[in-house]
Amino acid sequence: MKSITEALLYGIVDLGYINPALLEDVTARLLEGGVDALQLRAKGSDEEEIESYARRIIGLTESAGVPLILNDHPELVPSMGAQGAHVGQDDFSVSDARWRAGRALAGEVPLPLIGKSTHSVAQAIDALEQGADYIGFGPLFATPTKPGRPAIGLEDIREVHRLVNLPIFCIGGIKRENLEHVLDAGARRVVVVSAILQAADIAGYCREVKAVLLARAATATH
Ligand code: TZP
Ligand code: MG
Repeated sequence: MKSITEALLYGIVDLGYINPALLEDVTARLLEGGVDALQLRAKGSDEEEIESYARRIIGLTESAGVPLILNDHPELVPSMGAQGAHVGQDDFSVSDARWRAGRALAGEVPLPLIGKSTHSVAQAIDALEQGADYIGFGPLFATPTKPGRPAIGLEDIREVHRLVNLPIFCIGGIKRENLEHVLDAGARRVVVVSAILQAADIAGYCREVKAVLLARAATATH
């Protein structure tokens, strides 16, 4: 299983963008394109629906060795065999989410993974102190994927990387066209949702984004 600490491209299979009938196909294309972590996000779906979505893709993520992370539903992590859960600022605390996600996986350190959405440097520091395994940081740009959430811009990206020693995934309005700009501002890892899911060639789009991230990571460490 890939480690979140090595992940550069975090994909989200978001049922707000895809036809549910194509769930397996889209998941397979994201994995083929090289996403390093995959979140299942189905806002407005009930637990039963989310369970059925997760059941349909867990075999694919397992075979690819890519962690499957459930949005909002840490309690479903053990029964689904998922690797973690992602929670927002208004959801469970990290420790509560970890407790809910971790019951059946006790001892399987470091799983389950708990990720937290953050919208400021202060929230990112708080997530670090709460023991999150990684954070999302954004939205950098306003995005229809997260309506009503104001853009935070690029100014704090360097500062959050200086102060928060966790995998930080910049998120919100990131696409191939602005990726270099986001990386120039200090980002190293990204979540890309709508640009990938709306691409004509999902795997190809992922591969392009991943290649840019890999090239930057290589120059950053040498
Ligand atoms: N959290 C902050 S922005 C966002 C989430 C889930 C949506 C990112 O989606 P997109 O389509 O890549 O802007
Ligand atoms: Mg949430």
